[in-house]
Amino acid sequence: MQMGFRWFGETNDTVSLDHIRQIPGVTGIVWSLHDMPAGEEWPMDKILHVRDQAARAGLNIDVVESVNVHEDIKLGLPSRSVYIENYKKTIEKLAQVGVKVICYNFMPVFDWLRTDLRKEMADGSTALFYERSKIEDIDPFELVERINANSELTMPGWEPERLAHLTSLFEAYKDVTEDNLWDNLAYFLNEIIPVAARHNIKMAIHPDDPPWPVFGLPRIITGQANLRRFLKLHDSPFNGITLCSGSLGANPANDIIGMIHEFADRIPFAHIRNVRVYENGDFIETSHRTADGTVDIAGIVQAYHDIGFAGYARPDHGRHLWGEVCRPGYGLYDRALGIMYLWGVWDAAERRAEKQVKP
Ligand code: DNO
Repeated sequence: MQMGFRWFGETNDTVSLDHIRQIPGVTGIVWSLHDMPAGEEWPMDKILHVRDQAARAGLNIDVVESVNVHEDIKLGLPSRSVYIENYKKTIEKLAQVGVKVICYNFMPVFDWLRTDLRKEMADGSTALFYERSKIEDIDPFELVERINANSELTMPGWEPERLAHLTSLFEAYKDVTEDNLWDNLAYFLNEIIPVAARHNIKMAIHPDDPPWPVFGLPRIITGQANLRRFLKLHDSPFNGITLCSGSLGANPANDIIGMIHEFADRIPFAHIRNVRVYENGDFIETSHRTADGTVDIAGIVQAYHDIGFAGYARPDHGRHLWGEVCRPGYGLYDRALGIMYLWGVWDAAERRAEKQVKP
């Protein structure tokens, strides 16, 4: 298991490369060019700038998260061809600087979605929270109107400057079904996976978060059966998964350990984090420790050890602790604690395995 740490860039992150290099066992950053709009070809000078910064800190840039997919690709519009060509050129450039894995997602309109970015917990820390009733069964157009009418009311992804754009996106997706989305995904994979394969880059789709449809928008990367279907859409070792225990874990029916075993050779990248799911389906992000949430993180790390996982992993969202001012979910402290928990479980598994071979 190779441990990475997500880094949003020098002007975009409260955590520095000097902090990251001091976390035990972290060998690389998980990075992106966050100022690049989806669909555009990444400029080489910006890529090289990140490479040089990381190299100075002794960290690799093997994993990119994400190269975002333009909505026209997800919608299957004729204009997708331009954006797909740009995507291919970006893959080629990333290969030139030694990138090995590209994480991306295929969620319409929204990436991960929460209703509260700093929900206070009993111990005074804050964490990302999802309250079902705030999102589900709500007509998105009505929500746009309500937010327009009430400046106090806003949610991540629903900032006033995005609202007009959101309305037209909802309009564009009105008749897009899950089957359409599968077809558009298959088309995209058939275009880009051969390019990725030629350049020895593994593409790793991120599951939908939360793993169910929101605001009537289809979501398809939601669980084991759909991941199986996804891998068969384009059956290549370069078409893989970012197995995110937190996204999938928001649905307690998802058997993540089962997925690690079933998809073992198609997981180039693991996101490892815990959530606590409540009876009404709301969920909150917790520490990485198994006892603190609903997801068996210790069992998951053991499963990665059992399959001889040699891919990349990173701790995922953490809580905000000790008064830290940081991006929601992306503080230094809780993710560093998370890494130490993951290594603790991993090292214990290693020790047990050694004992079994040496009587
Ligand atoms: C959340 C992340 C996601 C992920 C994208 C990949 O913190 O795991 O935003 O980066 O879905 O495209």
